[in-house]
Amino acid sequence: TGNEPQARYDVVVVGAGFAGLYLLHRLRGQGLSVRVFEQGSGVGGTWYWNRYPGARCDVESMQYSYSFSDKLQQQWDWSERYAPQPEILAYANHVADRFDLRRDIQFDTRVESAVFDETARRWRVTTADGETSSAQFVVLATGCLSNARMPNIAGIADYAGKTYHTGHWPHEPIDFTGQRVGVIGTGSSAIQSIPLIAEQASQLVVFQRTANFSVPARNAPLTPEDRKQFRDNYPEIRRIAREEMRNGIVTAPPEKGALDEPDEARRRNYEGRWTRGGLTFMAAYNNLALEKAANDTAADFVRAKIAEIVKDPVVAKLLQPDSHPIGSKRICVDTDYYATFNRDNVELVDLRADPIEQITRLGVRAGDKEYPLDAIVFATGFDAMTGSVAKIGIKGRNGRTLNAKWAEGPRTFLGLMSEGFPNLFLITGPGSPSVLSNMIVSIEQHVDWIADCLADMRRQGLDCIEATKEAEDNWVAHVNEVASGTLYPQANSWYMGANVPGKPRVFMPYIGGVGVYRQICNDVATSGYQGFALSGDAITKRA
Ligand code: NA7
Repeated sequence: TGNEPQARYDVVVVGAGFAGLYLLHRLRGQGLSVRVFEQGSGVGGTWYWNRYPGARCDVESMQYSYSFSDKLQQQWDWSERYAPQPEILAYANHVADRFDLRRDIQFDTRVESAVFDETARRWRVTTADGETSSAQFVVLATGCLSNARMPNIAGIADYAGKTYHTGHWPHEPIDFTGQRVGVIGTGSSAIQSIPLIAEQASQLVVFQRTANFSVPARNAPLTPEDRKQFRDNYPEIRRIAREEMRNGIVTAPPEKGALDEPDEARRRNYEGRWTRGGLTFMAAYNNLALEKAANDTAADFVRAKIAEIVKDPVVAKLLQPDSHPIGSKRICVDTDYYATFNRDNVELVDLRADPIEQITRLGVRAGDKEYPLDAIVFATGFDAMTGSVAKIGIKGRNGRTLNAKWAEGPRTFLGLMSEGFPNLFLITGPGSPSVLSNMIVSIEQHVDWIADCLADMRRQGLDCIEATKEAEDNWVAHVNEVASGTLYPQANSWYMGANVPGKPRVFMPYIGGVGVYRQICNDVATSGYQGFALSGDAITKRA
């Protein structure tokens, strides 16, 4: 055709974040030829793009790290309880070098399309520079929070000042000293960056649409003894994270419900967790995600804390979330977020009372007031879980596009594959625990499952795997059913696609827990891949 693919690979991987890096390492290790295409100029994915001030992981570093190499986990020194973004990025770079991964990664290369050729039973992958390659398998390691979303506010193009998005932050350091800065949004990214921007800016205006629950991080340096505690027990800690924890983060599992305790004992429990800091606040009781009355006790506790910290009662009231159960949007983990509103140079604008009308040449107009600003920071989040996949033109069997198939919400079997798209895998895709978990735990599980599956197929002379419609329908129903038994669907969250106008409202991640999920995936594999149709040249010829 004159348009023959220029290169042939066993596997093309899209994305060189934590998923893509480990996948490359595993697949290459079993003798497959692998090419990774990465849009950025470096590895790290989310941690490459999210460079805003204060960016950190909300999972503790000793747990938010790879477990596949014991040497690596014994040797890498995390400096703080929650590593800052530059350190996580340095870790990703270290892994890329240590395992000699870069030679198979092509940077600055965006994958534009992937089209399945039914005759050749291979994918044709085209990158933005027009190059095509042929791959037997494609794996989308494109990340769940990787497609930064700018809101549709009139006038952005007219604004004379500087604009930034937290999820797409410039590489050079930004100094807000002496500037009037506006931050739009009050999700995790805003909550992490606001205290630091407030220290630099002459004036900071925070535009809040929905108040969010946040608990203190209590970040601190890690001592050699802290690290040793983990290192000496890593095999067991990692096993518990994988098999026994719902979210892949080791903590004592709650045994009681919130209402099974007298008020005073409950208050002490919350107080202790507030003092220790971190996401495990939500592990105080076993029914916080399930029963509104139980959830209210935790929400009330945090609301009372906000009222204690924030001196101006009007501001405190605005900062107290009242529109969703605590935890039904990912709870934020902060350093001095609420206290920042006690500063003289910080102002909170309530967009529920005064919505943003437009962005003007000078700044933001909300209600009938115009706020002149030198810079606007959009902390407005992501087209989560499906956004980065949707940007790739993916065409499966019968010319059907993945976007058409997913028009009413993503459909997968186990979050790993979608029927009609043979040999196309997703890492931490919708329908898997992904964003409800410690991402690295989920990533390693998906990568291992896929790598083992490809090895099994090769051994058996099979070259094609595809989810069956029946298995997928059952799985989608199961994912919905489990979610509907919880309080999660009550929030307008990005879990529900609710932050993107027009996006279907479907609870995307699987809420059954990483341990249960892993067991299901393992059972599927050991049963000979029930729910998947497998075929190979030899078998097709016989049929
Ligand atoms: P999030 O959590 O999606 O937060 C986005 C914030 O931006 C949220 O407060 C939104 O308010 C607000 N937003 C979005 N669009 C607008 C418009 N048009 N006007 C005003 N405010 C708006 O993104 P993050 O980056 O903070 O965090 C994402 C995840 O990364 C986080 O959960 C962690 O897991 C890490 P809304 O709530 O929609 O009213």
